[in-house]
Amino acid sequence: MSVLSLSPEVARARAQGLPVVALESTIITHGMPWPQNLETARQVEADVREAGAVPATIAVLDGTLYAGLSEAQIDTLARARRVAKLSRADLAACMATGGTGSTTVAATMIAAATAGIATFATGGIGGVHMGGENSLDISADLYELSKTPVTVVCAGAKAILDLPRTLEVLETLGVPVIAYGQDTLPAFWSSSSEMNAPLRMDSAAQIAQAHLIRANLGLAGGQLVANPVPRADEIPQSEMRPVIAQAMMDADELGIAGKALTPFLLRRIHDLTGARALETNIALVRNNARLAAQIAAELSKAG
Ligand code: PSU
Ligand code: MN
Repeated sequence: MSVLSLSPEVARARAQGLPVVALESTIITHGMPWPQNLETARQVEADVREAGAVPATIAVLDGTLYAGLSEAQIDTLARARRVAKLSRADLAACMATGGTGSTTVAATMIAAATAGIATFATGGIGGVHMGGENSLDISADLYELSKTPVTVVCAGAKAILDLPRTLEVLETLGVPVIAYGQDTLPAFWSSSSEMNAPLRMDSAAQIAQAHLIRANLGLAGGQLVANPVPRADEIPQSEMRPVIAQAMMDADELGIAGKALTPFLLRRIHDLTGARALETNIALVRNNARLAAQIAAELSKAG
């Protein structure tokens, strides 16, 4: 039984050892509003291609897990309502019941590893939510990074999260957190935070080397690359702080928790900033796609 369906383009690239970048789909269904979700999904694929790699957007459609979607499939997903948000726990159940679901960072990593794709670009990973010490709302993305050998390029954990505790969990799990080209950890909408990143690298080649060395050492799990949003597109932390606080108060008042929390906060923050945060979100995903393509190219050269 084949558990994963590769698009013809992705299958060809894999067979020839060409660079491939996995892309997630929760950002399409739960992370951005229509029509920016569709525009961004298309644009990010174009960015990956322009940087010399093949994009593989991952999702479950009518029970089939795909790596590489056609334009029509991306369009369907972007327009769909009430799509399941799939993580490690619910991926197989969605496939077994013929459902349709978008993949989070965790589920996308699982699919990418199954397809032999080592590099993946997203916006921001999940992490420890504010108040997580009581709610225990800690994203399965963190555990996935400790298990599945994929290098994930993000713009930091989303700044709606408890960043110091998120870093602590990643350290406990033995996940390398690598800031790209700077010492401080980027904070999604902001290119920098007060926190220093545990590791720093300045080239895609170094990141690819570290990925290969980890594999040779038999170390389970992937790497997290935190790529700062370009300065021209960032919103400084001082401006984001009150907006995030307001969105969190709203979530609290409405009793929103669990899987619905991250999508709610992102939507609220996009609204509160008059879509400025959305523009920044789009810019950082595109920036991550370009770096991921460079890393994939280095891995392909080394392989
Ligand atoms: N990056 C974005 N927007 C998003 C996400 C990432 O720019 O919506 C998604 C990813 O799929 C990530 C998920 O896995 O948010 C985290 O959800 P949670 O906090 O419920 O684990
Ligand atoms: Mn959660």
